[in-house]
Amino acid sequence: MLYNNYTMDNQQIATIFEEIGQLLEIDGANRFRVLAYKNAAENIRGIGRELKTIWKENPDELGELPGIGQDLRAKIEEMLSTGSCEFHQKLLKKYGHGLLDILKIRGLGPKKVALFYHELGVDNLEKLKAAALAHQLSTLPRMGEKSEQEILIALDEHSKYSRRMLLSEALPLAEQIIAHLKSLKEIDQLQYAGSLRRRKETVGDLDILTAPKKIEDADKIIKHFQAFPLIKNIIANGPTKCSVIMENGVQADLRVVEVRSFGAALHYFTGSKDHNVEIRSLAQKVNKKVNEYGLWQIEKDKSETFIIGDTEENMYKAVGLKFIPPTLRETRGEFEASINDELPALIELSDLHGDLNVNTNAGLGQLNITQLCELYQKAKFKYIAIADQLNTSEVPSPFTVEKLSDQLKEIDKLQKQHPHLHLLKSVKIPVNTNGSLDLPPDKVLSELDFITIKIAHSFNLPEPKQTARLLKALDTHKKVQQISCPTARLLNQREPLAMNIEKIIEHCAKSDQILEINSRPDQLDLPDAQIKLAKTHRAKMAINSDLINSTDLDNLKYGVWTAQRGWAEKKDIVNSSSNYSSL
Ligand code: DGT
Ligand code: CA
Ligand code: CA
Repeated sequence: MLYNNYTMDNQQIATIFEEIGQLLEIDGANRFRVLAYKNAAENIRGIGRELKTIWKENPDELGELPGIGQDLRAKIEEMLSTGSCEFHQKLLKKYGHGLLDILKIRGLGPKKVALFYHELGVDNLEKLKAAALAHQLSTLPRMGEKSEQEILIALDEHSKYSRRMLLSEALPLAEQIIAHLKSLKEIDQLQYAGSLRRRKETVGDLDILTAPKKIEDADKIIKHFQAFPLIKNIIANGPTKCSVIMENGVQADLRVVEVRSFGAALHYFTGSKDHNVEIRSLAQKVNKKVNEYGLWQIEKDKSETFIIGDTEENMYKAVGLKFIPPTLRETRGEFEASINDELPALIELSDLHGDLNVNTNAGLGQLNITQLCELYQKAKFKYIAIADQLNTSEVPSPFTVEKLSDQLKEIDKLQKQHPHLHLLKSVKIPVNTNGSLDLPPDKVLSELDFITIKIAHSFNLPEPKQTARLLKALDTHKKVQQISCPTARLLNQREPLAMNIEKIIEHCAKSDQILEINSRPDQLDLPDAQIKLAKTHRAKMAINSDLINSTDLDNLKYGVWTAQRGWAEKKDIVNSSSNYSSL
């Protein structure tokens, strides 16, 4: 059967290949077989075109993709047509999801997971924790007390965060559910709400909202929702609502409302909760009531008359407010701004004309500079900064000063062939623990347009030291003009640095240095609240991709959404300028 509405996207197919590779490695499979799956996953992430499109237009092209032979092509077609992969399911049956959960723990790869599994029977997170606490792990080969301690710390962090998915995981899943429901002719309105619509960096569960043309058809819609193929369990089921758990453990709530209430319900279920509380009290002051069914006039005799509820725009208008975009609904001053007509004109993806942090295959990236030029020209960008991470005494990288020097010559050569995309010469230098920088020699340094710094190790320094470290690095040289990933957080994995970020922001504002908003979905760093702080201080920010492969260009939307959540406007974001020389 063909499930065209919710056939998998490249990320999902890549994840399944990656999991097969990991499970095969744990299974002790031949190294080349494991590599074939891992490479396929990597390649699929870098294709830049959706496999489902290729499959529809010219299926034979699937077999011509790099690293995709007969067998993998068949599996891709199986996933595109059925939404799952039998071989993957078979491996999961043998080992269970538990081993994949363990693989998500920072610092644990298939070799160690296989060791724990075969030696101690550890096949889920609970058993891993128990084995670590009983000091069984440290007795195994190539393990010690220190690595056992680190596993306990990583487990702790993981349990703190593991219930929330990344925005980039939530979005395609919600879009698939929407596509599944959309095929019903009974439906009039349909949208996802909740933290996903507010573009929060992590999402707890999915909230889907729909209004059928006739409310009597609610049960038909609920039945169809329950037939969505990725559902594992139905946990609540009523005439107008239904909650389910997906195969990957994610909860999705569906609510069916009347067309006249759709805007009110969309507003209510978009939240945030605090925003809802505030709009209610504002409405009360003018003798109105807001709930998920609409806006009501409270009459003198306390009876209630329905005013409106069909759209959010009408709701806001009826309580005397300018429309507040979902990304601002976090009670960070949006009501005051709305009343005073001072809402920000939020930055949009189409405003970006440059990208100030791009990796090449001389460093951690996968594309060479020619390929980068083609990619960014096609996307109509005007300039990019080539910024591979330099090898330093404290953080090794394959990208040495010699390679940087060669790269600068190559950029000069390629710049001539690509007159419409300006190539800025940068490099990312990890800040040493004491705040010093391993700068390249003057001859190389003088050719660089600017230096980007980042914290890439020594994440756990105490607050005063961490702050002093970064301030010192920022002052090292006048070419230091950008901080990448200023808080160094990794969503679900690493807390932001203990650091006085306001001091860093103030310093950057004074010295015209740029704070990056890194768009990688597990970083989104600066975070939204700090973006708002930086805006208040009039510090410069850049929304960068930190691109590794071509599909990463699509991540810029996450950076833009995070910037919107931080109230950023065009004037706050330097790479919205169409001219690199005015940065
Ligand atoms: P999440 O799922 O944790 O990422 O965050 P949300 O914001 O999606 O929260 P969720 O799914 O619990 O509820 C969706 C929206 O429904 C929430 O943003 C606001 C609204 N809501 C839920 N519970 C309440 C409540 O007790 N009071 C009010 N005023 N609104 C609520
Ligand atoms: Ca939610
Ligand atoms: Ca919910």
